[in-house]
Amino acid sequence: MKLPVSGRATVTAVVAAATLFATGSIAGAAPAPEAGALAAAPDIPVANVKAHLAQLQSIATANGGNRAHGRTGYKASLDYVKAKLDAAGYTTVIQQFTSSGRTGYNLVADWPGGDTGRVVMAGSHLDSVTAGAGINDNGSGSAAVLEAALAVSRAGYQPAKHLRFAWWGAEELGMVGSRYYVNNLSAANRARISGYLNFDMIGSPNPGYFVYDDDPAIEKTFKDYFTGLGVPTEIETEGDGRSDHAPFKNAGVPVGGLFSGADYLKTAAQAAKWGGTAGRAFDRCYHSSCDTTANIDDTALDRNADALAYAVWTLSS
Ligand code: DTR
Ligand code: CA
Ligand code: ZN
Ligand code: ZN
Repeated sequence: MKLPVSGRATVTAVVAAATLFATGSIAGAAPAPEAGALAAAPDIPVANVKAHLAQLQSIATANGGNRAHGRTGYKASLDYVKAKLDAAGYTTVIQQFTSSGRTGYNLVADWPGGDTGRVVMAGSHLDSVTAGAGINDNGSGSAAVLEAALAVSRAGYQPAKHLRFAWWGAEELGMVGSRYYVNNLSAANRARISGYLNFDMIGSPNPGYFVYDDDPAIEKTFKDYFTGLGVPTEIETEGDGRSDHAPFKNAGVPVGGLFSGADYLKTAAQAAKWGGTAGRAFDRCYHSSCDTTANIDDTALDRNADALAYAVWTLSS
């Protein structure tokens, strides 16, 4: 649900020093495939994604119960994600901005290598509403993007294109963080982004399988994956303009993404093809205090995390 942005979002970008690249190869790792080879995407262990969700839950619980913009839980969660990425060899940058009188942060992580003239991005908003821990909205997307990034490192993947992952602040205030990022790209750097993939609510407890229909090639990539699973999908229409893909789309960047549903009710026809409960919201804890680690469907989280990895591998080859 989007709140009008209250107050002017002024931005002061304080770019943390990029960490040095981790040096050396991963002990015992398989030799990296030839750069640009169409390597097969790995399975993303859903247990790893859920472990990140458990951490995000613990952090929220220890910080007033949420991960909201401007609250301690948000920055503590961002630091958790950043530490994992730094240890895995990413170059990470924190972008600082101000919105509604509070400091917000984006985390942008680049995987060294690949053609920086063709950048494939995957992102998710890390902030929650103040009502709760936001484990589905949007710990689910944030944890899946993190685990896919860590899988790239574990695989020593060297795609033809350059990979970049991002965790946005203040999405709940109106996509403030992602809009700040896009607005502060030079025209040249904006043109270098060949696609942005958005993951916002991908583990809903009464799940649907929705694919964004913005860019046809990205949409086909996701649909091909689910066809391979034998899982029917529907076009995502509820979220147009309501998440972090919107600033990228408005800037002319091809976008796509996945969604498992929010407060709309699952129909009988949808329950017949996807299971779950007709007449019940896809996520009845949307923006509520019950959006905890108990508010996740593991199968949906697993399938969407694997689809995320498949799209990252496919679109960056
Ligand atoms: N995740 C919600 C915004 C939202 C509502 N429906 C959709 C559909 C697709 C993407 C995002 C959304 C939030 O952040 O409040
Ligand atoms: Ca999996
Ligand atoms: Zn929300
Ligand atoms: Zn969201």
